[in-house]
Amino acid sequence: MFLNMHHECMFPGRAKAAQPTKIIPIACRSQCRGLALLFLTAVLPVIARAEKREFDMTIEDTEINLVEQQKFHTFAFDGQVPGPLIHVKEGDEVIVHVNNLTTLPHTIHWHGVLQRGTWQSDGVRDVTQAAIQPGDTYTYKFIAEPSGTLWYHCHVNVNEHVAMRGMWGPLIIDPKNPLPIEKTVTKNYIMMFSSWVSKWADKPGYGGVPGDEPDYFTVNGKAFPDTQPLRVDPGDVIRIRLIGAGDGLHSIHIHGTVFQIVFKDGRPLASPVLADTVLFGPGERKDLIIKCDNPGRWMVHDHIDSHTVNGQKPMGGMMTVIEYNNVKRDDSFYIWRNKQFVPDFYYEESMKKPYGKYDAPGFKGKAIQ
Ligand SMILES: [Cu+2]
Repeated sequence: MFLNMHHECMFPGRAKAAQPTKIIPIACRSQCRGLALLFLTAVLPVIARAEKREFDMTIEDTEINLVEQQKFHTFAFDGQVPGPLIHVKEGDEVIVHVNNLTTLPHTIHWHGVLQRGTWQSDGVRDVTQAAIQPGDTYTYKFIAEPSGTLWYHCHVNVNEHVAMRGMWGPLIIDPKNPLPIEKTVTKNYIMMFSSWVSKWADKPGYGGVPGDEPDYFTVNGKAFPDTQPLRVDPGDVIRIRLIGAGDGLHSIHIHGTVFQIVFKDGRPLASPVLADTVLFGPGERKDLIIKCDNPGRWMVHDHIDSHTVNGQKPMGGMMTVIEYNNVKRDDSFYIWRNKQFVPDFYYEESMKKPYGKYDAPGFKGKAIQ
């Protein structure tokens, strides 16, 4: 039908001129053949490559302990903060069965997904669905579009569940047609930023109200020095996907480089911005690309300076270090000289694997019965 339609509709002017004799002009025939060929060689394979990706996910009551100082009750996807990485390709059909094992209602909103024809899977309590009650399972179905750095989070009492109970995880949708610069990337790092208010730490169901003062600040659910370095080699081209998962602003400064801000909210910017500091707010994503051509040990930190404390103590919170592998790490003053390196802290290893859903054991909390 699609191909037939082209004879009648794609070149209406020409088709009209030919109508009395029902002869299709040679120019039209060759253009139509060209279009048919394009459809068979370019469009069909893309359609054929879209896959069904089906996952199970739980929501669990857990507890995390930041820098061995402050415990927080979390409602955690698959028992971990952040939740598992979901990595798919643009156009894939995504199906997620969510089982709520906690004692409170929840949902999942797929932040950035267009949900064309599937608005009931948008995950907003009392607007697009009734909340998933304790013990119940709900199935979300949608097409993965648009591409880019997206994320998912609960959409029940977001002021508490998202802002301070860790109910979020990354959803990365690879484009069908990546930009040239994306093809040069050797490593992907995902960083989700969130702040925590000790006052409500052990009071699930409460908190996230005006006047709250956050006193712990995390990247992927850990506060410095419990974050992990980004270990790179000269020649690497790294993409850092920053996600504002909490309710704070962040102004991330990276030493020793001028990076390119290439994407905002998953969409490519018409003109990438060169910068050394990047501001993003709640819900927002910014993707940076760095060419690793300056060996050293380079600080990465929130320049909203009060976000670099643990409680009242400085040298904490939202900080990490880019460590070049060709630079020794044993200086006696170096705070991470004896660091036990845990790979995949930024899902950089999982991002190299085939499409799918990936848990990270380092993000697991302690189960609360
Ligand atoms: Cu929730």
